[in-house]
Amino acid sequence: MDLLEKISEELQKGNYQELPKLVQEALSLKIPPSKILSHGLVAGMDVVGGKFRRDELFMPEVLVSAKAMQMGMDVLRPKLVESGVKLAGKILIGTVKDDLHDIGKNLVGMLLEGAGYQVIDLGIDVSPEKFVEEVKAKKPEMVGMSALLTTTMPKMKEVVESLVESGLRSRVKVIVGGAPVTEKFAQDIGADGYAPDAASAVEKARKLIGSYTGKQA
Ligand code: B12
Repeated sequence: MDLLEKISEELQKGNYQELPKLVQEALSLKIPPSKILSHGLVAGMDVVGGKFRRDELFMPEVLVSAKAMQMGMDVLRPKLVESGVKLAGKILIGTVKDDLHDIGKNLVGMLLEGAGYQVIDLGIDVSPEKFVEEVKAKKPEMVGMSALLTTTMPKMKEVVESLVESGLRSRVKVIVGGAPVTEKFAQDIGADGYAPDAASAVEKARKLIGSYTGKQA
């Protein structure tokens, strides 16, 4: 098995002790960082995401793989930056105002990062003003909002409206999710997409803003 396949396999097993070492080994063999990302880490996380969606893997296993991914990324990130690789796109995520649930949002963030996106996590209880401010400042390609309470879902609409009012709506795609959120709700509030789980969120992001290509910036 070649080294990149091994990286993918070990990531799927959640072997976070070995992953940084394997990534380091690949770098010392002069394998391009972009290839380590796409053929090793992203490839492995894609398998994990698919299995999670089909209920072949459960959340604790996904979280361990995501931890392995992040530890591998810690080694790879500086080299990716140095080599001027353009990541798949920048995505802002956050849980809407008055909502403190973040387990699902974090999982979505991890899988998006695993798919090669730069994820900026605004945390929980994020006001519409904060979303707008950060879209202005960070210029992401997409915003992802999470809500777990029926009482906080309407905040998503407020964020979309605030983006429209500030003239930023056409510059970003908006996706929404969280247990009570539905496709219909997403359409009703004027979002671009909805995904029922973290793996589908990656698919949706790929449809809306494209995927990692390994191209230079
Ligand atoms: C854990 C939990 C808590 C924890 C949260 C800890 C944390 N750090 O997140 C604590 C104890 C703090 C909590 C508090 C409360 N909770 Co609570 N909580 C839950 C619980 C049990 C699990 C939620 C969870 O983490 N699920 C696991 C994750 C992986 O799933 P997920 O969040 O749905 O995320 C997935 C998808 O939805 C999607 N997704 C999520 N976000 C996004 C974003 C995007 C962009 C996309 C594309 C996809 C996406 O992908 C994720 C991964 O696959 C649920 C019950 C349930 N089964 O859902 C109740 C639940 C959500 N809570 C509930 C309630 C009522 C409360 C409280 C009001 C309780 C109280 N009286 O104090 C408070 C509110 C606090 C607040 N202001 O937010 C209710 C909500 C009812 C409703 N429909 O409004 C639920 C449904 C329980 C119930 N049956 O009554 N809660």
